Amino acid sequence: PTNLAASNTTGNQTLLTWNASTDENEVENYIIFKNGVQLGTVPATKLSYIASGLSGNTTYNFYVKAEDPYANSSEQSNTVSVTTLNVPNYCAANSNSTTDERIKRVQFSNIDNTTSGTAGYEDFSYLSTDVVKNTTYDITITPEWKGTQFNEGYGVFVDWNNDGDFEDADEIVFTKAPSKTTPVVGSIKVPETYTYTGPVRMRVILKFNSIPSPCGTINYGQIEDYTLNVMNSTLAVANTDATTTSVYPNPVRDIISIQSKVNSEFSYKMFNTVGQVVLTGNSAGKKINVSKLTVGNYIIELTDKEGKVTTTKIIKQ
Ligand SMILES: [Ca+2]
Ligand SMILES: [Ca+2]
Ligand SMILES: [Ca+2]
Repeated sequence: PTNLAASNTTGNQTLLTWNASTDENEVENYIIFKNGVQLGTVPATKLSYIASGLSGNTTYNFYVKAEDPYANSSEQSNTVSVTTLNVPNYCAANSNSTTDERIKRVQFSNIDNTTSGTAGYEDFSYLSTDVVKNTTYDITITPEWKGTQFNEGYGVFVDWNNDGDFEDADEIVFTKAPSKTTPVVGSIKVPETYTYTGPVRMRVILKFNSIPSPCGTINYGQIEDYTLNVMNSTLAVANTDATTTSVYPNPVRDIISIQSKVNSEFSYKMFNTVGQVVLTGNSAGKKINVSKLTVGNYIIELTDKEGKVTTTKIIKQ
């Protein structure tokens, strides 16, 4: 196997993908190794594996081997090093039964997740979407009934300040009293009151006959967790007065220039969309070379000599 890569990394899992390998006896299985120890096996038709149960803020090395029907194994693939995110531990939420009703589909910004799982709690925190402060997004939740349509209540919770709970102001982002409505549509405004930017947890709950709380076990219904990447409003970028710092061009191919009336150097950090730091340093001459980054969305955080921080979403071409 070649081109082993990791993506969608969260606090406890990562998605491994690789290119197929060839074998004179054909490949039967791929074997996945974590830190040199066999972790799992998938059939040859599958070129991906979710390594779950990882610890947060920890670095792991993964490689994959192919195995033919005679248990001859190939050379190992390239090794990928993955550092899990430092995600808070959230209160447990579960359901005793999903037999009669569960969440079939959640649509929010770029998340569109249709599921048929019967677990009371489904962890989709590896699915994420960018959201911008002071912007309103629709959320659409489609219930699934296995027989009779029951009255379902809904709650959506977001840990905007990333402190591990859903108890701060504006963190109950949507509720709906029990009904047979399908799909259920609401709108969620990303508050500007919190300074935090980066990945946050969103929890969606469908509960039979009442409005749910974010924690604990319900009798009937389902819980699904997701990740939102909160970004500052890009409106600040257009404003180039003496107090602001901005970057251009955006989208950028090679060199980011910093525009600022504050004549000082900046330290910078660039994050990918799951909040991992991909580039850090000090800007020499207010220029940052980003030519080595892969194409995609990033967040750049600039800190000037006075400690003032400016955060901007950047598109790398
Ligand atoms: Ca579901
Ligand atoms: Ca919170
Ligand atoms: Ca709190």
